[in-house]
Amino acid sequence: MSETTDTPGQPDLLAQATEVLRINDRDTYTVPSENLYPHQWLWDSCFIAIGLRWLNVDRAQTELASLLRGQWANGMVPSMIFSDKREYGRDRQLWRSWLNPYSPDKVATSGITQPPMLAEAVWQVGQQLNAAERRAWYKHMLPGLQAYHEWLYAERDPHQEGLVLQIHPWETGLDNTPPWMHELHEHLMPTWVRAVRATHTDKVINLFRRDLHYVPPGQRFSTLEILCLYNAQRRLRRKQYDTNRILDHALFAIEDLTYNCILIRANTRLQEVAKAVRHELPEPLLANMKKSEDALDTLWDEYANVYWSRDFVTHRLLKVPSIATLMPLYAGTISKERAAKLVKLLENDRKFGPAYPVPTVPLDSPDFGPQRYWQGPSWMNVNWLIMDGLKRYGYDDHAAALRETSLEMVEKSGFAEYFDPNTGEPLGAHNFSWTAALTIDLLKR
Ligand code: 2M8
Repeated sequence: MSETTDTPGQPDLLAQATEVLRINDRDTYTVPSENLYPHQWLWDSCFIAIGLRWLNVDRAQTELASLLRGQWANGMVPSMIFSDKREYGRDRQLWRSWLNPYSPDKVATSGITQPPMLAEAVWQVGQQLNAAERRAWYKHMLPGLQAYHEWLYAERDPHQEGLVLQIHPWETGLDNTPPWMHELHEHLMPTWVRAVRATHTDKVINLFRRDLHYVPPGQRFSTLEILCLYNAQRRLRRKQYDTNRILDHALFAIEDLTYNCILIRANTRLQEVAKAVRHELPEPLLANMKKSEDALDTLWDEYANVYWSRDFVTHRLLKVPSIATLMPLYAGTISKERAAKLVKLLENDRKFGPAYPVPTVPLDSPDFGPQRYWQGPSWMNVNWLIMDGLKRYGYDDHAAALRETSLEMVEKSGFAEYFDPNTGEPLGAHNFSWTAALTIDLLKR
């Protein structure tokens, strides 16, 4: 990694964050953390590249270009690309991506995707390049990016509503976020998992969980939830990750609010990238992008004054509070009036305003657990998205305050995967890559 200059006042933090990225560097990509997450993940690499661009822009480009080695011939960019080390044969076998004819020949991947942060990351890396390099970079990434967005609309918006659906909680990146877990607990728990619950055998299964070797149980999914998720993953595998077959009898099919907000923003970035190299995006894709912006309105709840995710089949809004509430700020296409309503929630001490914001579930929700993974803790990537949204709507002071508390959290507790929003205590994995990378981005901007 190339040398970097210190930012006044924060030299140690910058050096420490750089060291985390060095430890997790696997030459052409960066693992999220050494033991718990030994593969390449889609949105992790995007956040990592956004930080890496300040240290070594070539390496940031490689980070993103490596995501495309896993791209499927139908355009899907998978959520995970597996390490080809022998010891991870079990992980590759679990997914068996090779069952789908579109999966790449020489690379084992998952069979689902993750939030489409790629266009944002490509654009951000481009900002560190001179005009000629930037054009070459955008030209290099554009075909893959365009194919990915086209795939999202072709396969994940079958009714052409302008909103794309997700088929597994892992696709949202917010694995155990309450709206999805409510669906799971209310409708989707298979009989054999109910039997495990009744006989309390989940305690035995705990002994075999890799994550619990590194993280205390109270900071992760419950074993029953994990079993349900693996059950859902096996059903996708049985249908060879073919969206049509999956939607025939889908366990999960949700138009997730966070996912769609990230897509809307990514569409804007993709258009900027295309414009910079004078490439005309196809009309149908442009029409879909426009439709998405309008479709976001259909998720607005006049009574509660917030947006929700929606069940794809029943069209029922999933009225369960979570961090998704604030994501339309990042989408950037909502009205100023609605943005102001969301900012009020961020200012509210009983909702999104603890000492170390932003909690991934509002404090007054019965689902809030300050240490439970995506059910309360503060995460650096979510903070980054919210800061960006705040700035776009002119809330510069709010964004500055969030930057400050986010950096304080890291100074106090190191580069944890997530943080207790009340105490700032470190939770989950240590030396977590996107926490380090986005710290660098906050320090360098
Ligand atoms: C978590 O997700 C993976 C499955 O993809 C897991 O639970 O093992 C999430 O926090 C996700 O957002 C993240 O990309 C991934 C790797 O950091 O870990």
